[in-house]
Amino acid sequence: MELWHAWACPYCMRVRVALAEKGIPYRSREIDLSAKPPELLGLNPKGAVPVLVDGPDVVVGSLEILEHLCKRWPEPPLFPARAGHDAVVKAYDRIDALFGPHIPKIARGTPEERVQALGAVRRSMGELDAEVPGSGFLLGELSVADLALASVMAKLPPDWRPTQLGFEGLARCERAVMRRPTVREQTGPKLAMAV
Ligand SMILES: N[C@@H](CCC(=O)N[C@@H](CS)C(=O)NCC(=O)O)C(=O)O
Repeated sequence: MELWHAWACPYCMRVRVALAEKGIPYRSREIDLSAKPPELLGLNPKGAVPVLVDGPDVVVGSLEILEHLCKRWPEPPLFPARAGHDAVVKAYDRIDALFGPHIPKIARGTPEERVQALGAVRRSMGELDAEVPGSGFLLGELSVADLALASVMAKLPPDWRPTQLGFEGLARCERAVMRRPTVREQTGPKLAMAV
């Protein structure tokens, strides 16, 4: 199995975390988004990552890949049965709708765009904050929605994380998910591979 990905891409991060949580071995096909290999365009003409190649299956898009992985490797579950599949997908999409559009502007926007994006992130956090259960996971147990949130947190400047901004509910979630070794490894700076 091969994963085409870019290290700093938040959609790729969550797929790498899921692979690590499940202990699934795979071949890493890391790319530079500014110099996409023709082989990637053959797999996904849009040139976006992540893309998973699992035997004859070419799976494009983070949610589709996470669903594919969880079907083939159900344990540990990342679509917890108690929450229900549809509720997990809804929470996953909500994280992307609330934060996704602002992330590129935080990273690469003009100073003005950055200020606007950070304001929008703050409003999004306020919206989610009251809903986080005491367990710290968005749906009570670890799910792909938490992996999506972790990848967003990883892209925020450290002083704009919920803990720093005083969003207590989301700060619980941040602590619960960011402390996982898989999340730290796959959303942090890239470490040199051991030889
Ligand atoms: N909805 C897609 C979004 C994937 C996406 O936007 N990936 C970005 C990198 S973070 C990408 O490959 N963009 C294409 C480009 O930069 O040319 C998913 O969930 O996988």
